[in-house]
Amino acid sequence: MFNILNLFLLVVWWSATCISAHGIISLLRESSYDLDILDANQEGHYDGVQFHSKKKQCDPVSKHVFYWLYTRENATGQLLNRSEPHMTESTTYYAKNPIKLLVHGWMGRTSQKQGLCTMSVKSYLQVGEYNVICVDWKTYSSDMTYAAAKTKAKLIAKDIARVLDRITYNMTKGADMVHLIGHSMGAHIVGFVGKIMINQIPRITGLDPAKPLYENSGSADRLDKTDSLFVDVMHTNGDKNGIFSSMGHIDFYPNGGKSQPNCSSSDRSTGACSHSKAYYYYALSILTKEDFLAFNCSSWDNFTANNCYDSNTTYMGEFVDKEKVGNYYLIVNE
Ligand SMILES: *[C@@H]1O[C@H](CO)[C@@H](O)[C@H](O)[C@H]1NC(C)=O
Ligand SMILES: *[C@@H]1O[C@H](CO)[C@@H](O)[C@H](O)[C@H]1NC(C)=O
Ligand SMILES: *[C@@H]1O[C@H](CO)[C@@H](O)[C@H](O)[C@H]1NC(C)=O
Ligand SMILES: *[C@@H]1O[C@H](CO)[C@@H](O)[C@H](O)[C@H]1NC(C)=O
Ligand SMILES: *[C@@H]1O[C@H](CO)[C@@H](O)[C@H](O)[C@H]1NC(C)=O
Ligand SMILES: *[C@@H]1O[C@H](CO)[C@@H](O)[C@H](O)[C@H]1NC(C)=O
Ligand SMILES: CC(=O)N[C@H]1CO[C@H](CO)[C@@H](O)[C@@H]1O
Repeated sequence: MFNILNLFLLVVWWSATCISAHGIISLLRESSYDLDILDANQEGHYDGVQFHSKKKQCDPVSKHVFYWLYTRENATGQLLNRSEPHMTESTTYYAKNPIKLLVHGWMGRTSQKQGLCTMSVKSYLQVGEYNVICVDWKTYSSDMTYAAAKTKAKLIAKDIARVLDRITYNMTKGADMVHLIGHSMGAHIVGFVGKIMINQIPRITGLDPAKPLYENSGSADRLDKTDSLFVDVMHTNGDKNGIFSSMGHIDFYPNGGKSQPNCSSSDRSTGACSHSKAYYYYALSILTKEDFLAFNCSSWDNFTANNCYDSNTTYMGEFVDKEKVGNYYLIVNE
């Protein structure tokens, strides 16, 4: 009798949370954030935002998050199979090669031609042997408002942490070569993965970490340098779609970190192009690090006044010197 009552209460609670979550999200949908940020989407398909079904809200996150592996042996991509103990048994995954795990942002997709996944996969496989894994969370990132997707970020991170443990035998195989890279909201997601994992992740890269609804978060609720042994951050649309203040061991401010050249005039209002330049620069840095030499400086003004040309330097992007800390500035003309 008691058990049946408990079960009954559980069912009531469960449907209530789904309904209330649905209600809250409907409210949030009216908030301005879904129009303020256009993550990883240069074209600007605001109207592409459809509303999620209630069912998806109640499903476990693992049903809607997918892991695509890219290697030189199979560059078209293989979906990791959750039914296999380590999810890689039937793939071309090779434990001796580094893992590069990429997480897109709100409105992002792994299939986007000029997106984080496609561009990075191309660059990595051009220069070496890697296990590039793109996390596909488009069910949430394209069917929900920004605010609703944000409520899923920590759950997605939990799923990624579990999957990473399975792939690396609890971080015993190839753990020293795990590198997480996230763009926009994805940057906070990889930060959460770092916080969740018992074993410290060697490196996390945040590409223009999202600002809306994260700007007042403490270090527990956003990407932070304590999330990994080494955290490098790139700021390309600071104070708009991205956070401007530094939050890594090293922070890069290409062209001052707020807006990027070679973006159309509409970028002044949306910032979408400047925001996406973060992963564009990153993918290029894998191919030509020399184009991204950056200088330790106190400010963009001091940098442009030629006050920092004899200070410490390192490359922004893939080939950063992990001994360097502080804020670095550079000019990029892409
Ligand atoms: C890569 O793997 C996928 C899924 O297993 C398969 O469909 C595809 O044919 C493979 N491509 C290559 C080039 O091996
Ligand atoms: C996933 O792995 C299981 C267990 O090995 C297998 O039965 C199933 O067919 C696989 N699924 C796909 C899509 O390959
Ligand atoms: C990883 O850890 C989990 C729980 O801590 C354990 O159940 C599992 O067997 C471990 N797997 C490996 C491959 O060590
Ligand atoms: C520029 O550099 C000078 C000397 O290092 C420093 O005193 C000053 O505060 C800097 N200005 C800004 C705006 O950071
Ligand atoms: C470079 O950084 C190191 C510390 O990392 C510091 O000791 C040194 O003074 C710096 N050199 C210049 C030229 O700024
Ligand atoms: C501007 O961007 C386009 C692609 O969007 C690229 O082909 C072109 O080289 C860029 N121009 C400059 C000057 O960087
Ligand atoms: C001006 C500036 O940002 N200086 C930084 C340069 O790097 C050192 C560490 O090597 C930082 O402590 C400084 O803040």
